[in-house]
Amino acid sequence: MSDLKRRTFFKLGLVGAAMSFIKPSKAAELIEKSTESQFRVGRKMIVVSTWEHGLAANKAAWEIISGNGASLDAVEKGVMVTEADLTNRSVGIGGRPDRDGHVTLDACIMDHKSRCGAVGCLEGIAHPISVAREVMDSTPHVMLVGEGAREFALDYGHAIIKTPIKEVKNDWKEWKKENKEVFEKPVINHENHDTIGMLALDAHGNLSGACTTSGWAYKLHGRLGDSPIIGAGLFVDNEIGAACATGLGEAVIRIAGSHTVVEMMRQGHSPQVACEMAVERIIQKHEDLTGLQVGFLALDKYGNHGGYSVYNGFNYAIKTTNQEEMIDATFDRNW
Ligand code: SD4
Repeated sequence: MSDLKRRTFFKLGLVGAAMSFIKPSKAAELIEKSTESQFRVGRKMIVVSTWEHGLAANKAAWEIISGNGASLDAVEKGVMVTEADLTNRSVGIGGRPDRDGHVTLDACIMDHKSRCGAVGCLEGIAHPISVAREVMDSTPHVMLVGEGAREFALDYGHAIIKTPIKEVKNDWKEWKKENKEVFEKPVINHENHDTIGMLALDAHGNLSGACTTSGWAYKLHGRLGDSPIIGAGLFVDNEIGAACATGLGEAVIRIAGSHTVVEMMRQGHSPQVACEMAVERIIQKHEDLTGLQVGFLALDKYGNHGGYSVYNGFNYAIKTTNQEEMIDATFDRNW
């Protein structure tokens, strides 16, 4: 008997033991509920992704999922929509630069076989998520950064772009004038929050995830956040579930955020409760929570989802056969 089967068997045993104290009708209800959530094979196709831009990204992912395609292809194609959006200031081509004026892009991708790829501090390439996938598919490595990542992307023929785009460059020049000496900590809030993390479950019951960002606006050159780090910005375990993060990457890295969420699900918690537990850990580990927004999004093997953040304002997009909408995540506190 596999570990997982043994554990679920054990859980059923506990449910069964409790039944002797419960009225028959209630007992039947509980068994049904338990069977639903714990034992059904994942056949519910679903795509979830962070923030409002997730709606358009989910649509692209859904085209692949609904055509019986792989969740890995779906999450890549899905977040590419956001990377290509020139109006988005925290992902891809339209992203804001670091303090020195370089737009440095971070991304990672992970599939149902725990294969993964990542790029960090990548400059001048249109689709970092596809470079991350290329690292996964074509090299023995997991992560390439900086100039090496760029050379690799060029070798593999990835589309080049010139960044920052004009409007963003003008904003950066203004910012420079006002921040000559100091390194101001930008607030991750409603205006500066656009990393996309996407999780998908396909018709074959396979989970994959992708995460891509230009990171913290006006960061120090060379800074990496959580988004390209497997286990921090994204984690997938096909036996259990998947999770991704948005917000202040430094705080997410400190608790290996997405991995933590998946491990909470492994212990039997729902995606919602798992996200709450990871946020609670972030709160415990930081004395000063001023401006420290982090949101987690999780999806389990059965298609159940959940999201939770430190402050209000985090939302995520969901797409299933009969649902396409934004969901406001619950949160620990108000801004
Ligand atoms: C980072 N986590 O680079 C990213 C930024 C982000 O919503 O998610 N913003 O730290």
